[in-house]
Amino acid sequence: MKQLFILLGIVLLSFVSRGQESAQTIHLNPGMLTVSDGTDVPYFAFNWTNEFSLDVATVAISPSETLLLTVVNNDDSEHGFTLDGSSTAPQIIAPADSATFELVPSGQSIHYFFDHSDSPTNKYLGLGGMVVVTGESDANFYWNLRTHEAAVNVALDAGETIDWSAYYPDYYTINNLSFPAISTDPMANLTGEVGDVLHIYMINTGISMHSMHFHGYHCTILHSSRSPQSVSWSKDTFPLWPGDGMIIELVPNQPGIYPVHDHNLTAVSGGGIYLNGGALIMIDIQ
Ligand SMILES: [Cu+2]
Repeated sequence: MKQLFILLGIVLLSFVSRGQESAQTIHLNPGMLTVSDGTDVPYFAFNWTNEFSLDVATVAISPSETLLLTVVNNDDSEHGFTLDGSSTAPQIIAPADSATFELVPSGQSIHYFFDHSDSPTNKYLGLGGMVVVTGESDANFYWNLRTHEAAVNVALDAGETIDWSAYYPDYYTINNLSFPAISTDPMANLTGEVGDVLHIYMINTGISMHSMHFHGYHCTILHSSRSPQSVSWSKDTFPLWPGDGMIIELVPNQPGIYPVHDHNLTAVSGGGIYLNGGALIMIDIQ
């Protein structure tokens, strides 16, 4: 009888420690990216359906959930998939095939997912995103930062070999949007009231470095994939190397309208024209 209770206890504990399962499916779709001056270049995205969209799937779970993320490859070439922090090893997914990845989170965090095959080509071409493990807040915002060199996308699509040491980006996006579309993206632009707890989940899925600078406010670092020692620091500028994820908390102490921009100021241009760029968003606090 005692052994039965112990066994029951172990079974119950294993359920509690695993938490609830969240099964979600994303699709790898080929398509086109429209950059700030209207140029269309070959691109890929991870979406919620098998229809290509620039609205990249951001996968969200709570800390008590175990994620089972299925990735469907809708391209006619094979692709890789890696989920940082997953107990599932990186996989190669054949055309029309899928693979499932398990993630047991240990708290509020960001987990980068990307196509590791033919590196850096496939992740450069749009195949990167984030799993966010959310915390307590009044509102959440998401920034997926990228750079693009239009001629490189066209050359890759034509099967040419790229000299990545000569990469020179001319377009910049947040959530695949650049100015003016980025200025109305509710996922990116920060809105709220004085005293609200706003959480910003940011990831650099591109191949260049970014450093996001706030006017008007300081934010507190809640999570950093690269620099765990920076957690609880209060700063106004947040550097992100390729693949880095960071969660910051903004509790506005004053009303106002202020910009957040990439301190690498070329990222506020697009196609060589100033303010065509993506890496500029607004804070609007009542
Ligand atoms: Cu500034």
